[in-house]
Amino acid sequence: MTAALALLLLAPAAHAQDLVPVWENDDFQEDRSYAGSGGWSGGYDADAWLGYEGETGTYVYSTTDDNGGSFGSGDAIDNWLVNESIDIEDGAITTWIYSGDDDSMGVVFHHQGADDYFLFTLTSNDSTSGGASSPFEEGASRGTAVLARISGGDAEVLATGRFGYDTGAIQKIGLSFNDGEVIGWFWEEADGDFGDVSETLRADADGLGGGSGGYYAYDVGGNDGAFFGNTVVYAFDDDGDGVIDDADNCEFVANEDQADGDGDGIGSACDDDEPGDDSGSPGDGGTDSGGADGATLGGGSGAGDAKLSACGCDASGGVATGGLLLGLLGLVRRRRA
Ligand SMILES: [Ca+2]
Ligand SMILES: [Ca+2]
Ligand SMILES: [Ca+2]
Ligand SMILES: [Ca+2]
Repeated sequence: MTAALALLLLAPAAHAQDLVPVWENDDFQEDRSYAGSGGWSGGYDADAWLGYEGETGTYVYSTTDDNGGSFGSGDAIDNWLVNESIDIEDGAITTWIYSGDDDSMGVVFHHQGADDYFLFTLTSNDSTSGGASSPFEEGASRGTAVLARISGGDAEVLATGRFGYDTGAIQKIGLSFNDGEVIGWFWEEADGDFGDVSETLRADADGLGGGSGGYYAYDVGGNDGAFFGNTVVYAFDDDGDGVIDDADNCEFVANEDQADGDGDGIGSACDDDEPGDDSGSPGDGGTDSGGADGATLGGGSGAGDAKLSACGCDASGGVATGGLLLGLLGLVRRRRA
């Protein structure tokens, strides 16, 4: 598969979508405490999230091996670490994971605060000591995945699956939301892409209005740590016109120019009430075959491809920061204070 093809969401989905990388972090410094610095905040203060420089890249790891409490209480069950620079609704977050333990490793999305977020967790396929534990009853066994929505501090399990991570291996997980569908993603290979995912867990769910994203660890870390590495946040561009869904004034009609003749926030290309509307606007290619769209985002540029194919399994762990990514940073809305 070409890297350009990898920009498309090839896994089973209602329709083809573009996923555009909009934020990345793979630079964690040794022994730095991340909750409360660098835009990161944590939900459980009793143990730190520390940076770590390993042979295959830099990581952040949860020092806790605690469990218990209720969501939103500040107890061990709230052991997430999220970054305030992330604020996206129709998008995805992916990260590498590694643990020598067998309890829950997870990822958080649409994080609006301690009481409201989506959570995708996995226990290990392998047994270390004791049972594999999870913040959810449904997840408390080896090799179990749980997709949940925390709303008002109450957890609703949306879906469960019989798959988990392998203890002692660098693997990859993700969580996405787009137009009422939430998906947990798991890759056996750390450089896996959306087109070659190993397992998914899907559910229809009301969104939480977007929000932040990050890591989650529960009762994991007692055996050689709970590490999270290179994190990439993506935005969906459902119509492939180069304007991400969250910013597109016609989410499902390609209108690169974003023209809005009457200024009502609905693009001319999809605004039936616009004066002078003739069911089309200059540049509305709609179903044209793509290609030469000029300076559109995600147009298969080298920078974007590098992001999606980045493994970081080399010694440097580095990923080139292309102009594409930097340009997109401006499209990510700042999370409200
Ligand atoms: Ca969408
Ligand atoms: Ca678009
Ligand atoms: Ca559009
Ligand atoms: Ca309009």
